[in-house]
Order: sequence, then C-alpha cells, then structure tokens
Amino acid sequence: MDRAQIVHENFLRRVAAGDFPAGAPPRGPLSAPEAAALYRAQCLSRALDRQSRAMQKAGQGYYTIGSSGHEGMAAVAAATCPADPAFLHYRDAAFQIARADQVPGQTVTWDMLLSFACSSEDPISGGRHKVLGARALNIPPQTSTIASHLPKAVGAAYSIGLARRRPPEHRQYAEDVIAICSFGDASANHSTAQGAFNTAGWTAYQSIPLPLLFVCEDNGIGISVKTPKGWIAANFAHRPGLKYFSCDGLDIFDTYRAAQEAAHYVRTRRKPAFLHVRTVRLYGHAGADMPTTYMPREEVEAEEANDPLLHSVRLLSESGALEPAEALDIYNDTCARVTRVAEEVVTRPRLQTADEVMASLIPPPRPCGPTNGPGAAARAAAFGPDLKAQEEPQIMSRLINWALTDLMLDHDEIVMMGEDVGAKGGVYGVTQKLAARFGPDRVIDTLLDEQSILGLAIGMAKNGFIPIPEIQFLAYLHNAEDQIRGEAATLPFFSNGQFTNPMVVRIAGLGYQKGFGGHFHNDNSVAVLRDIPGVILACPSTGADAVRMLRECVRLAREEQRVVAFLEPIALYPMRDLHDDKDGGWMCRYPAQGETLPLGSIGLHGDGEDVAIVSFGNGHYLSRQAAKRLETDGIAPRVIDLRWLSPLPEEALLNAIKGAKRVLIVDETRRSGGVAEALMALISEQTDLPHARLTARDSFIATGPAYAATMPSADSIVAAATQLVRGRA
Ligand SMILES: Cc1ncc(C[n+]2csc(CCOP(=O)(O)OP(=O)(O)O)c2C)c(N)n1
Ligand SMILES: [Mg+2]
Repeated sequence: MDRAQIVHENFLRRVAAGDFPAGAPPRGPLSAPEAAALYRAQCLSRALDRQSRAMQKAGQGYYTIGSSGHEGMAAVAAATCPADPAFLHYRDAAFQIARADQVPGQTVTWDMLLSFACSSEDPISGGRHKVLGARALNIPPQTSTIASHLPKAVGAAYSIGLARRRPPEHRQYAEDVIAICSFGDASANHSTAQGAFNTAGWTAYQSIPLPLLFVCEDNGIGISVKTPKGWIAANFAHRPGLKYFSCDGLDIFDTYRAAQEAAHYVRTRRKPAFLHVRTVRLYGHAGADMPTTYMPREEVEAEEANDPLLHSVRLLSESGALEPAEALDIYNDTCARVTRVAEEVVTRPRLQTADEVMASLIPPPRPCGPTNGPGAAARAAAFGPDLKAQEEPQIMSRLINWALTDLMLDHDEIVMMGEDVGAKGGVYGVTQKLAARFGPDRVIDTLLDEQSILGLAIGMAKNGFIPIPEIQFLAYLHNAEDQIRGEAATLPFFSNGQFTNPMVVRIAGLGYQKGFGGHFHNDNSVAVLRDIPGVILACPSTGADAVRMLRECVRLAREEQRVVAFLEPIALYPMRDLHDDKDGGWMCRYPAQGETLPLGSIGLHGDGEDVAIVSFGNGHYLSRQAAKRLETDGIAPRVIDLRWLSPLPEEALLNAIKGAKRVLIVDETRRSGGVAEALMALISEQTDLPHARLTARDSFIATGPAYAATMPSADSIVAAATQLVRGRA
C-alpha cells in the first residue's frame, strides 16, 4: 500500500484508540490555544501533501515533495514574526501556513493548491513552478538547488544591520527583523551551506551585526543517504560565532520553546544562531520514491510511528487544549475541505504559451526618486586632486574608479563588496581610495569566498541596496556562478516579478595580459554568462565607454531591477597607446556627468565599405590597429564595437553594417561556445553578406611568451580581412 495512505490510516486508528507515541509532557511558553492553532496548521500541511499526491495521480498536479514529518516547523513560524524574511526549505508548508495565520486576509489553502496545480493564478510564481512563498508573508520563493539560498540569507541578514544605519530608498525589511533560513540535514554538508555558516560565523566573530536564524530540519536522511547519527550536533554545537539551540521537532511545545529562545537571542544580540530541529520524514523523498527500497521496513515503520501529528494530539490532550476526538475532527474536516477546494482549483487556468512563461524573466521597473548627480562640493571633497586630473586623458582603470565614485556619491544605496576591494583598492587599483571616500559600510572587504560575495550582494539587493560586487578574476566566477545563474537571475521569474535582486557584478577578465597570469587570470570564455535568461552582459573596450556604460548599468539595476554583469578587460585597464608608442590613442577624457550609452547601442568607427569588422573588448582594440593597416593597404574597413554581449545589440549592429560589403567577426572568446557563434548565426540569418570569423582557439591560455598565441592578433585580423576582401591574405 502507498505509505501516505498507511500514515493516514495509522493516524485515524491510533487517535481513535488513544494510542500515542511516548514523549515529554507539554512544557514551555506555548499556550493551549496557540498549540491548538498550530495543530490546525499542521493538519492543513498534511492534508495538502495528501492532496498533492491525489492531484498528481489525476494528472492535475505536478509536484509531490511534501512536508509530512516536518509539520513542527509551524512552531518556528509562530515563534518568529511575519516581518522576518524567511528563506525556506521545501518541506516548510507548515511554516508558511502558520505564518499566514499571523497576517490578516490570507487565503493560504487556495494559494498553495493553485501552486500545486501550476495555475497562472498561483499568487507566488504565476504558475511557473511549485514553490513556497508569498509577498505578504516575506517568504521569497526558493529554487530546488539545495543550499544555494544560504549565502543570500547571510546577505539579507547583513543588510538588516546596514539598513538601520543607512536606509536605502527601496528598503524592504523593518528595523528589528531577523532573517530565517531553513534547510535539511543533508543540505548542511553542501559546500555552499558550509560557506554560508562560515561567513556568518566570520562576521559575528568580528561583532558585526548579523541577525540570522539558521534552522536545520534534521530528518536523518537526504533522499536515500543517511546522515551519520549525531553528525549535525557534532558539526554545529561549537562553531565560532554561531550559537547552537536544539529541540524535538515532533513536539510543538519544545520546538516553540527552542525557536523562541533562538529567535530572541538573534533578535536581541544581532548574532546568528543555529536551531537544530530533529524530525522525521514520512513517506519518502517525493511521490515516486519508495523508502522501503533502500531502508529496512522496520525503520520506515518506526519513523511512521513517530508521526508528529500523533505527538501533537497527545500534547494537546495533556495540555487541555483539545480532546483527541476534537483533534480527529479537525484532521478529517481539514482533509475534506482541502479536497473540496482542490476540485475548484483544478479548473483554474494554467500557463499556455512561451510568452506567458517568459513574462517575468525581466522584472518590472520601479519608481525611483530623482537624482541630479553629485554636487560640486561633494565631488571636490571626494575627488580632491583627482578632480583636476579629470581634465586630462586617462587610462581605463582610473576612469572606472571615478565613475564608481560619482555613482556612489549620487546613489547612497550603492554598496561595493569583494576580495581586496577596500584597503588595497583592488588587484588592479580600480577601487582605490573608495574605502577612504565612502567608509567600510559601503566598500566591504569580504572574506575569500565568491559564493558569499554574490550571496551578500543578492541579500542586500533584496533589501533595496544596489550592490556592486566584484569578482576578482573571471576564472573565479565559475565556482560561484550558480549564485547568478540559479539564484539572482531566477528570482523575478519564480516570483512573477514580486521579488527582485538588482545588482551590477563587476568582473575583471578576458585575456592578453602580457607577462602575467596564464589561464586563471586570463579566462576568455563568457558562455556561462551569455545564456542566462534576463542577465545583461556589458563589456566596454575604452575607458570612456566603460564610464558611460557603467552609468547605464547602474540605472538598469536601480530603475529596471536588472541583474547586470560588467566585464572589464584587464589588459585594457592600463592601456595608453593605440598605434604607436606614446601616441596616447587609448586614453580618454572622463565623460561629462549624464553621458551614458544605452543598452543595445554600439560603437561605430569609420564608414569603409569593404569590410565591417565586428568585435568587442580587446578584439576591438586590436581591430582598430588592424583597420589602420588595412587602410594603408587600400582596403576600406569600418570597425564596430558591440559593447553589449548579452542581449546582443542586434538591431544596432544590423544597421551599422548596412553599406558594408562583407563582415568579419573578431572574437577573443573561444571558437566553441564563443560570442562569434551567435554573431555568425545573426549575420547569416539576417543578411546576404559574405562573412567570416576569427576567434580564439579552443584552448586555455598559456603563461609566458605564448600568452596571446591562441587568440586573435592585429596581424591575424589584417590577414583575415584581406582574405575576405581579396580572396587571399
Ligand atoms: C545542488 C543539488 N544537488 C542535488 C539535489 C537533489 N536533491 C534534492 S533534495 C536532496 C536531499 C536533501 O536532503 P536534506 O537536505 O536532508 O533534506 P530533506 O529532503 O531530507 O528534507 C537532493 C540530493 C539538489 N536539489 N540540489
Ligand atoms: Mg534530510
């Protein structure tokens, strides 16, 4: 028989017989009426699990990972406040239900069933996914990637403290809230989770406020792999900076007591705590999972005998809150009500078309107060002698530094974070003096963990800040990439635009650093950033463009709530000359305030008709060198700088190549998966022009004299363009 049915029948039989599992008597601060309310929430959670399975059998529901066994989480909700942002484990329906009881006007049964049915009327995801979550309950939806929500919970907790000192315009969290973050016992081992615990401890160890309650729901197993007995307590009882609390998650009185103590500690001390809730998992991981195929039947039955609902009925009876017969009526009535509501829910509309699915990929714009740019006095104070230097042409790294300064003067809610961005001013000096200009609240030297850096940014963005995190080198984005791919980019999608985390991620990258680094400091692949729906990828090639584009990127984040990656070509940071020694051809004046380059605009140099050379970043620099040589050779080129690598500025590009007879694509990223693949497809689909591509080879980058051997050079661009125009090199 189906184990869900066995658990159901056991419950009915044992309550009727007064046969309850043994446990401690009711104790602690939970009152009898409150306990009865929690029991109702537990019953509703259980009934929804049962209904989700029935709906799936009937082809009307699509998700069966349930909360059965974890219903004690209702007590954690009751012990905390609905204003506390909660980043929840997928087994926390009871938490959400109990929280909904704290907020007037909620229709939680209806809402959750809509989510099971993937109805477009599902108020949290608009029918895109079964997720827990509700705007009014401060529960953002989470992805299924276990542990990936922990870094941003740390970030959200950090933001609460910072917002007290410097409230941002779009602040979301109230003054004295705490962040709550729950997860399973197996998930606690994930390196993403371990990084988050470490970051929380590292922060608290320095007495920096971090009001964060971690809640580990320890059912002793992750799908089929058991957690060693005692592992969670052994692992977490003595972590520096992280205070440990534990409770019996089968007992709502004990869970409420411990959760209240832990939450009180976090709220009053502004320090993180770890609440270890020991629980059971009933009827396997999900609907299709049969626990008896990997666990002895006796063990499965022993867990089932410990059904937390049976514990609750005993405790309610002993506390005088409810008689078992009344509890049984509540259970049966709840099941019947859920079935009735479900019958109506399955008639509600579902998403149908691609456009409907995609409607929330890009978040809605938000109204922002006007800004007039930083005033002269503020600029003079911040820049000091640099103000005078702004009258002279400068290298890119310095111009980016000034742009960041002006943007931070203009927008108080901008906060930078990264490894070495503060005191040192970045590996390449791009963030020099920013810490002195804006202080440690706004320029944060983080610990060495890219997931934590991006998690900090996501969490702060959720609370209205505009984070500008820095990833020191593109190659080091990859160990944290899921924080952009799986987390930041998906939040508006899975919340139907109700939750957002806009930011500008600065990434130093691409190749061509002479004499430094090899592959790990010269990564020339951007494929992982280009295929993420909704994420914008910008890549300037000159200092002036970098300034104008950075201004646009901050606008896109601030006003349009977009997640932007800003890729800075390291080799061009210090570049002074273009054609000849000391010609100063690659230095630029600092663009005037208000000058920007809108998303989708391209750079066009020359109007030659023989060949349009389409490139970006270092490739654009080399193409400009090549163009001069081609002209000398009697070939008339025009050179186009793409600037925006995702989405590609297709319209502007097609306009810019009008009148050219051929197109040469110069792409410093790899031949496979590189930007040129998309450009070749675009040109061949949209034009009849002969076209060719010059790309980097499918290789990693070498150190030493061959540092640029695998990538396009001015020579190879000249050769490829000549070949395309004249049929020979
Ligand atoms: C990063 C990642 N790897 C694997 C999975 C597949 N998966 C989903 S749940 C799960 C087990 C989680 O166990 P635990 O954290 O103990 O939570 P429980 O389901 O027991 O409540 C696994 C391996 C996933 N969702 N994400
Ligand atoms: Mg588990």
